Amino acid sequence: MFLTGVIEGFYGRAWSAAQRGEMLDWIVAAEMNAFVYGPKDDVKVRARWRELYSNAELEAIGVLGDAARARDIRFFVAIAPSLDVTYSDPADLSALQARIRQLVGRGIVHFVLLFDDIPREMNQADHASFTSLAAAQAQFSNDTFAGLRALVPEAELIFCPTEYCGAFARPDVARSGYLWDLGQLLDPQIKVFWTGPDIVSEEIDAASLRQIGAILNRKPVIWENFHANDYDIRRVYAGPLGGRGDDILSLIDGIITNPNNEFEANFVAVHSTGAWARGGYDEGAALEAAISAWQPRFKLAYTEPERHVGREQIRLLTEICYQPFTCGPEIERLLGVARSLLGVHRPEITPAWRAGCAEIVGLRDEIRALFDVMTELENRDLFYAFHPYLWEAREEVTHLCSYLEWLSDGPASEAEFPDRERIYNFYRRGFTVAVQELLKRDGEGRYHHAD
Ligand code: GDL
Repeated sequence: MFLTGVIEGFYGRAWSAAQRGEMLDWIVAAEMNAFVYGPKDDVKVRARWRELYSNAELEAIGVLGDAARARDIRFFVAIAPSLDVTYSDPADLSALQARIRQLVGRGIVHFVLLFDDIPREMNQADHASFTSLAAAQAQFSNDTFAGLRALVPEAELIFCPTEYCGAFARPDVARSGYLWDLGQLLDPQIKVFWTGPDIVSEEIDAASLRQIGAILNRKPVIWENFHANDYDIRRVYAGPLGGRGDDILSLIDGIITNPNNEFEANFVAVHSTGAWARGGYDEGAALEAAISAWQPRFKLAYTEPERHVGREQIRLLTEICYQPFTCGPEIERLLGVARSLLGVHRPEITPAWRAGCAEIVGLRDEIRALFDVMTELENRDLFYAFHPYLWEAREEVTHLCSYLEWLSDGPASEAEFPDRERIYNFYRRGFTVAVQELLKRDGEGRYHHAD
């Protein structure tokens, strides 16, 4: 079965039970069919994988599984035994099987084994027992799968490899002993996750999928990190899925998206990923359809009759918080205008320059209005999902406009911009900024050693 859906598979604060329930409805609305429970925040998914769930924990997962089944959604539970497992130790295999038996006893039949983000080195005992990490993981997973299928013949298992993207393959995808070994040794009925050329892939093309499909001996299931934001505290992604053509649909065995930590920010991510998986995808049309379906969540508090944030404002929100590799098209255009206004050392203040300036001031006013109207949302989770990012957007664009206005007055050469609203060297400082400043990046974000 071609799997399409959502994995709660990120680092950081996990979603609540109520949010997971709501996510199941979003999955249905997006015509998808799977949900994977695998928050790195559930200590028993990773660090304490050997322990059984308590009755209360088991019940919470079981209730979610029931809710998924009631909606015809395949419900997977992830287990990551990978941080400290000894693959050759029968006690570790038994611990994993006991966990699986416990979950099967509560009606959960589909599982994911996660081997992502772990050391590539095996311990000494495993070195003595296996020729490679892939051989160790494959045998451990095959044994787990055989035990699971003995309990539940229709059970599915998905395997997340340690080399789960091109950038992690050693020395590269074509020559990765790890990936070739997996392809040969892992039970062909076990599905395998793949995130594309990178952890967060700007594009995933057909040639790369043909290659990995041939090596793994099966079509991969895309673990889609396009909308994940756990790696960058300054961004959230509310734009449509992009960078994946229709031509890859026949080369994969599904797509499961691992989106933003902020639950409410994920509506467009889920809706558009579902649209992509159905084929005939058009990014702009997918965004418009998602905005229509999303707008009812933007109800303003204390309004009778009900009022909502307007479509144009929601579109602006998505344009500001668009995709990992680009802002929305209109915001990109306006950034281009701003760049050209600032591009010349001493701009000649022509009518065209002033017109460009007016466009940026217009954007500032729209962002301020959006910021203000969002404070009135009845759904506070939706408000907080975007609040820090919109705050920052408003501050920066306001600052830019002050600068442009100052420039339009023709300041003397070398004059200093009188930024009275900020304490110098106070704003956005701190340890991480200090470390970032140690490594000077070029325009493409690459580092070079400067003499
Ligand atoms: C990862 C992690 C995932 C995380 C994502 C984005 C995989 C297979 N694993 O490395 O948990 O959310 O990157 O930071 O993607």
